[in-house]
Amino acid sequence: AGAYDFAAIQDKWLPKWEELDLFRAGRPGDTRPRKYVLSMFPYPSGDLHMGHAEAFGFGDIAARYWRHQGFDVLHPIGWDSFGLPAENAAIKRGADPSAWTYANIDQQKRSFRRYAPSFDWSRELHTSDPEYYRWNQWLFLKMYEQGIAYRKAGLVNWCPVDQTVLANEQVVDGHCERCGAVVTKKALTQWYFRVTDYADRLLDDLNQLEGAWPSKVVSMQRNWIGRSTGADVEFAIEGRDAPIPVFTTRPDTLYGATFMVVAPDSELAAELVAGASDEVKTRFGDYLDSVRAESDIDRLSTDRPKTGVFLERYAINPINGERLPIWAADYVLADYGHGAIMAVPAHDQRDLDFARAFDLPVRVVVDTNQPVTGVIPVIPLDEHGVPMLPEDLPALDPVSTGIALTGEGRLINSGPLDGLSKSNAIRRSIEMLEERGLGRPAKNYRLRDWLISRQRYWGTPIPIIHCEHCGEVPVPESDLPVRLPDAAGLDLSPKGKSPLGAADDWVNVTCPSCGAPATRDTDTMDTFVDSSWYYLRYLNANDETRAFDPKEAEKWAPVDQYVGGVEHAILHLLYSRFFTKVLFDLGYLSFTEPFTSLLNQGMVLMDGSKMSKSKGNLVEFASELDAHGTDALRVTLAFAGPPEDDIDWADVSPVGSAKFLARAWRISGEVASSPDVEWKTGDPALRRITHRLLADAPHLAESFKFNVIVARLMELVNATRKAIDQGPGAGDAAVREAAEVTAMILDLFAPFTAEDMWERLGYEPSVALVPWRKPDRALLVEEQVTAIVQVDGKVRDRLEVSAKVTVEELEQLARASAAVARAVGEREIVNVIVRAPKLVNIATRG
Ligand code: ANZ
Ligand code: ZN
Repeated sequence: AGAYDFAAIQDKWLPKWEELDLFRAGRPGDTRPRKYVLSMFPYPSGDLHMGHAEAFGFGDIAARYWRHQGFDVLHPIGWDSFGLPAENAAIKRGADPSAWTYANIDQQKRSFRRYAPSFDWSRELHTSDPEYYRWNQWLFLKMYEQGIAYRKAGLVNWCPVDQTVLANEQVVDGHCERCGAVVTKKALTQWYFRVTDYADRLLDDLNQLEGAWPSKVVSMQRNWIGRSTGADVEFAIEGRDAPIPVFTTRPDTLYGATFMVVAPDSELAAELVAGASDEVKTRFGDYLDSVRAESDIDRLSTDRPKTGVFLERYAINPINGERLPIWAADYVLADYGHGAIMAVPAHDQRDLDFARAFDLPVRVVVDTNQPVTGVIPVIPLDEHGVPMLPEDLPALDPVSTGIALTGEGRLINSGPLDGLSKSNAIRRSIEMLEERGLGRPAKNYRLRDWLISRQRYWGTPIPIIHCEHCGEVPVPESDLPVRLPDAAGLDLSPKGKSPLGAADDWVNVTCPSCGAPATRDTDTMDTFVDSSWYYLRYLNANDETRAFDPKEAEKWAPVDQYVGGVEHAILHLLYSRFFTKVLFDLGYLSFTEPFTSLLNQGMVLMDGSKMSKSKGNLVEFASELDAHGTDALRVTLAFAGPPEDDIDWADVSPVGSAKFLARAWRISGEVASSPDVEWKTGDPALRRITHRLLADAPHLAESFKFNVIVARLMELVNATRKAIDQGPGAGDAAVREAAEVTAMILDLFAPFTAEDMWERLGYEPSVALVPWRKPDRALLVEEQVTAIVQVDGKVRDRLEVSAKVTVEELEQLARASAAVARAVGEREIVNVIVRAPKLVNIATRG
């Protein structure tokens, strides 16, 4: 029947599949239940790579699996095609970003065609198409109406190389996420989305995702939102009318506050220093210059020397009237809380470091040596590791030890709070402040509003017109899309202002509201806007009248299974969650979370490290496909280990996968019974293996244990081979049954081979649409064997036991046998020998 030739099989099936249009979802009249399976869409920079092969391979396993389970599966594909890389590549090559982008999309499409994921191509989208980005503009206008989109002036993260602003999320350890340059601050007026209004919901709804999303991603989102609770406390300032608030998580330590610190780059610092001496003004000015060059990460780091300037001003502690010197220091950030803190050096490490550096007073107000009921006291050990007695406990002396006392304890030196535990003192101090109108409970978030405007060309134009008379005027919906001007003739190189500003014909318009000459906003949107809602656009990708149809959303969304890299654990997932909540509030959606279940695939490595051209260890997707074929590549990726784990390409064997596929395929050509053979007549041993796989594969697939399913398929293929060569032979019904089940399950991993097997077994395409076979329960019961029980050498009982019975279980069963009990009688058992599962020998005396 010829040899297994993957290239011939691919060439044979690709056009047939296209003709059959197998994977179009939501056909009229389809009454199957629905599933939405989505892999994160690719960015079109060059050809697909091994990372894509993995992510789309796993997504396709899920899509194909649910189809076999009888679902109408929506599995769409599109391109995340706006963004800086296209623009930078275009600048380097002197080409149009659009031409570069769409050429790459074509290349990736050709590769996808060969890789054959079961996509519904009728819903293909590109975010850089005006048909797509007009809906970004529409969404922007909806958010503008709601006050969720707004413009404000402020210090923004600035990448001096890309010459554009960055969202906080795009600054990694103080460096630009894209080019690695050190990020600086720049004062600019920019567009923002008010994500902070959604902070509580974004945090609280994470509880719903627990267990369905990787726990690492859930906790990264939690930390990113970073809610902390405490109090705002008002401090009067000498020589200033209004008091200033500080945010503290430890209002219980108010009696321990010995100075105040303001952020040097805050308005408050500028105002306070205006009332200080010239000498202080100069010193402060120099300090501010140095602080401006630092990243937030550096500023918050605990292990760097403390710096600061005394402002010669004083605050009044509201709880005891003490006079506190005010300092400016970089470890306090301008845009967190109120940009000012009460410093409690005895109980906060950074305050202690600062106090020790500048010789400021330290007062202990929580005795951390005093145990608190309900809290397990941490008893310090001496240098021999022996717990210390109370009288030997170290003195509460942060000044000499340099270690702040941050633990549990009881309040001291704190007037009415004395004797209270930390948590009770927090509660009581807030009450006291509230009674006097000097404070209130408060929450703070690490999360900042999402800065969405970019000074670059290749993105969605912001649909706002600036008019001298009317201010910001939204572009009327009927004028959407605001198309990008032609790139030809524009200088795209980064220069700190948007290149769109130079497109005179495009910029200069008349005001939609008053008709006077006006100008378009020249910024474009962060491309994370595009990917925040694309999962909804797939539902009506070709509808020119709306972004998406809420009725279709009701049918398909949220996404049942999302697949993608952990590099999106914060940004993309947080923004999608935010958009979903906004659309819920606007009444377009009935759910509040976009992705019900999330799978983060690992990375494909080479010799333990990340692959890259510069390291010379790049495994090219295209050449792997040429060498081994789609199916072998996909099986290799699935078989390499749990999908969450990294795969080292040096440790896997696509050649081995190809051999396995050839073995499976050969069997389909040897089957010598007809499709209407009576299954029940087949060899029971082979049938048991087949039916156990049918029974186990669903829960294995649903818990992403794809590698285990492949291993079990290998076992089944081996058993089938043995049944043909050494068992009942190729005409046995069980051999056909095993081959059919192999083809059906192999479709998850190796669609070409599976389809060809299916045809060789006498069926019409496509195996992809074959309903999952029901396992025969009778074949699932464990194999039984007969165990013989002897008492003093005489057979006394025969027990039917599982072939997998343990030694302990078998001994218990033997002792429980009535026949054995009779034989033993009053005698004493002196020895029991168990040979599971076949024999128990009991020796007695007496
Ligand atoms: C007094 C105090 C005493 C504090 C103590 C802590 C321990 P999280 O948990 O991150 O929210 N803080 C407030 N605003 C700040 C700012 N703009 N820049 C730097 N630090 C700031 O931290 C809240 C705590 O960080 C606040 O509670 C405040 O110090 C400080 F034993 O107030 B605390
Ligand atoms: Zn106007």
